[in-house]
Amino acid sequence: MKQNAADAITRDGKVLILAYDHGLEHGPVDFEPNPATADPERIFDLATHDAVTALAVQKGLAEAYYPDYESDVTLLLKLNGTSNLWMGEPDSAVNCSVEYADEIGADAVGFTLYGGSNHEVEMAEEFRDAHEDARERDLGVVMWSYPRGQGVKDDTSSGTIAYAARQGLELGADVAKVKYPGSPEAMAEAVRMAGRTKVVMSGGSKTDDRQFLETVEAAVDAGAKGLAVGRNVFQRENPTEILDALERVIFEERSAEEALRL
Ligand code: FBP
Repeated sequence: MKQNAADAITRDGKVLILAYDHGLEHGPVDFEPNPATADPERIFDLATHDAVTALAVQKGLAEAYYPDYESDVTLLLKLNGTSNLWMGEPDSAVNCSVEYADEIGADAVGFTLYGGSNHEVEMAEEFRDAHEDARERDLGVVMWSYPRGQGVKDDTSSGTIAYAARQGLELGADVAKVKYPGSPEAMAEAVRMAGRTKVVMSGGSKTDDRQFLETVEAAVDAGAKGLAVGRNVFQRENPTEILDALERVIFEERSAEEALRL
C-alpha cells in the first residue's frame, strides 16, 4: 500500500513540529528570553528529542546545519516566510523551491497561507505549485493556515479557525496548522471542517507550563493531532523538560496534570 506522504512527519498518526523560523519571521527578539537559542545547533539538538516528529526551518538553516543531523532529525522545510520588517498587507515571499527542498533532504514542506489578505490569491497560486511539486516527490505538505489582513476581523474566532482548517483540506494540505480558537468546542469544529487533513495547534507566545499544557490537552481531546510549536519550547529555561511533558500529553494521552507531575 502506498504510504501517505505525511507519514514521515508523524508518530502513531500524531504530530509535534518544532518550529524555528522565528529568526526570519520575528527577528532576534525571540531569542532574548533564552539567548543561547540564537544558535541553530541548540534547536537542531532539541529536534533529536523523541517527541519531535519534524523540525521546521527555512532554507538557510537547513543548508548550513541539517547535514550534521540528517540521521536524527526529520526536516520540514518552510518554503515561504517574511521578516517582521515588512509592514504591508500580510504576504510571504517564496524563498525555496520544492525541488531544492528535496535536494537538501526535506521530508515535507511547509507553506504559510494568509487567507483574507489582499495577497491571498497569489499565495494560493504559489501554494498550488508547491503542493503539486511536493506530490510529485512524495513530500508531505503542511499549511500554516493563518487568516489575517483586510478580510479578517478576528483571526482566532471559532468561525475563522474553522475556515482556516477547511482551507487546508480544500487546497490539499496533509496537515493544517492553526491558532487555538479559544475553546475545545471551537477546536473540535475546526477538526470537523478539516476532514482528513490533520489539524495541529500553533504554539503561540510563551505562557506558563500549566496553561500551555492544558491548552494542548484541550486541543488534542478536541481531535487535534498535535502541535507545531516554537517559542513555548525554546524560550523556556529547560526546553527538554517541556518536550518530555508534551510527549506525555500528545503521544501517551496523559493529562496536563499528570504530565506536570511525572
Ligand atoms: P510559535 O509556536 O512560537 O508561535 O511558532 C509557530 C509559528 O507559526 C512559527 O513557525 C512562526 O515563526 C510564527 O509562529 C509566526 O507567528 P505570527 O505570524 O503569529 O507572529
